[in-house]
Amino acid sequence: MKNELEQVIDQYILDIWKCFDDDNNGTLDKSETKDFIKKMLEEVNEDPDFSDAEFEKCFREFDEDSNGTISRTEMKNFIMRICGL
Ligand SMILES: [Ca+2]
Ligand SMILES: [Ca+2]
Repeated sequence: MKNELEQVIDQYILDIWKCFDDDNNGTLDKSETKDFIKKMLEEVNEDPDFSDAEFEKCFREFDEDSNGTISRTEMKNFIMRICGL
């Protein structure tokens, strides 16, 4: 049984995937993730420019199994962590 917040997050992730999973393979690769992070930074009015080193660090935090792509589960875990869950 999922709680409401989880449903909101699931829906949010579906929307992210619709926008950013350009090749529709079900995961976000590095370039897709980069677009996603840029968009997020723009939305919170942060400077969307970041160095490759910063990106790599961020990507490693997303990519729990280190296979080079972000799955929906990894994105969800990341969002839950941000929300302090
Ligand atoms: Ca993809
Ligand atoms: Ca992964």
